Amino acid sequence: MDIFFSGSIRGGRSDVDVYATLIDILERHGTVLTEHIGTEGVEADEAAAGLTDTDIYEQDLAWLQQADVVVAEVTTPSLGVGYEIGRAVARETPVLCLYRPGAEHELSAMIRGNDAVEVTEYRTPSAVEPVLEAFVRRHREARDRR
Ligand code: 6IA
Repeated sequence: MDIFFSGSIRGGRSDVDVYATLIDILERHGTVLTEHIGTEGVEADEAAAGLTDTDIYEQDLAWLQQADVVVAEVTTPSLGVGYEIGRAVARETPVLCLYRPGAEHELSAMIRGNDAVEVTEYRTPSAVEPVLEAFVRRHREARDRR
């Protein structure tokens, strides 16, 4: 299963360690196309590689089209994450959003009020592992039946 993990970059990097742990967990259940989201120096690395915003947008959309499922960490609000969720919903790619309650920002109604995305509230990455595993397994089985 190809998994697109979505997490804030310019929206703020305070959850980068959470993203890294979630990506490690997801790697046990499929291939994460966007491992860089959990890398501390992603912006500096990509600037050093000479990647433009257009390069990043096009690469991310290509991965989004390749993905069997999307897992988005939505505790830190991010325009890019919201955009990716919207594009995935439009393609009917299954989306699981992970949100830690008690955060500075309440979750957007555009996510919480959206029947086309699943929202799971959690406290720690290890506590949410069974949900991640079940989500990937369920959609792998659905894909294999098609
Ligand atoms: O609006 P945000 O930057 O928070 O959006 C984050 C989301 O957009 C992530 O889920 C990524 O898939 C995508 N994204 C945004 N920026 C990047 C990026 N580097 N590299 C990869 N994916 C990105 C931007 C910085 C660099 C050119 C210096």
